[in-house]
Amino acid sequence: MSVSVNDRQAPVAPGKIPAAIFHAESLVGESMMRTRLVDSSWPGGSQFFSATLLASLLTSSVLAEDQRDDNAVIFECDFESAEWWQEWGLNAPPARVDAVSQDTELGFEPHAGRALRIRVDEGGHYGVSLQYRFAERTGTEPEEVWLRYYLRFGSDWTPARGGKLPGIAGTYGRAGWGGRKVNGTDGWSARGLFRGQKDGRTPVGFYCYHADMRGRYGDNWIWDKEGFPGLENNRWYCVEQYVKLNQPGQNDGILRAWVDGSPVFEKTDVRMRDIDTLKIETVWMNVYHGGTWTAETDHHLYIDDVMISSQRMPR
Ligand SMILES: [Ca+2]
Repeated sequence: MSVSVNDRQAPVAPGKIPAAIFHAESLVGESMMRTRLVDSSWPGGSQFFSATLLASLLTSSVLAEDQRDDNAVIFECDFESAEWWQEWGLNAPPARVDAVSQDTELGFEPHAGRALRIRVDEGGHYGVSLQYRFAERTGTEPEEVWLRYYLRFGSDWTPARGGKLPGIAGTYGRAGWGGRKVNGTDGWSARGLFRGQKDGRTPVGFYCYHADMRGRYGDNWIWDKEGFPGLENNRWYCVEQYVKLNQPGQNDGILRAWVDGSPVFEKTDVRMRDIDTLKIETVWMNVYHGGTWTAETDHHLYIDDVMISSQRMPR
């Protein structure tokens, strides 16, 4: 099957493991060693044994929250395969896109091996447009889903104006993108967006076509919870997005986003649909500069470790 299996069991990189785990693991290691050394002949042995038990319990409870549930993984792509594009149902690699493991000219450093490098040409809009269509791949369409991916803007990422980033959608080719306003029965979408870079940061958010939209174009809902300032160039971020569709006609749809594990956006009164046949059709890995405007210069960004899941997954 074309779904690649990422065998990097999280947590993997030291920087990503909560301090409590390191603390617990060091306690376990130290205590076990000392327990072995002193055995039962040393008066302090039983105390160390207690510490070992305590630390083991602590470790197992912390790790349990961080372990991934493989049953919840719907799709993942780490771009390590030479034919990574086949995992997205394509017969040939898309234009302007390469899987790279080094790219020092643009300040690249790997997140985990190869990453997808995406170029927006000077004077152009695209980008890339990859789709994971649930009905084709799984035979069914969900009503809630998590999308997680790692994102890095290259050193030449200097957009003066905004555009689109990966997200989740149900346009069904009818409505919900490109000024095709939705009415609750034809489509919806919650792609990501970026705005023009300011003070070295690129604001990001949801670009949402929903049944309560007023204008022709989708609403811009910037991720700015707790003062989140946007993304810097030349560093990796873990981006997580969650969509739960509303009950038809109700204002109870949910959009959430996290960056590096911190919540940066929540909206719980979204009306994406008025009929239950509108579902989550696709994860749309879209990068697009514009609007009608185009890129002022070549811009590059990198994406790695895309995961679509039915539960929120550990980073
Ligand atoms: Ca990779």
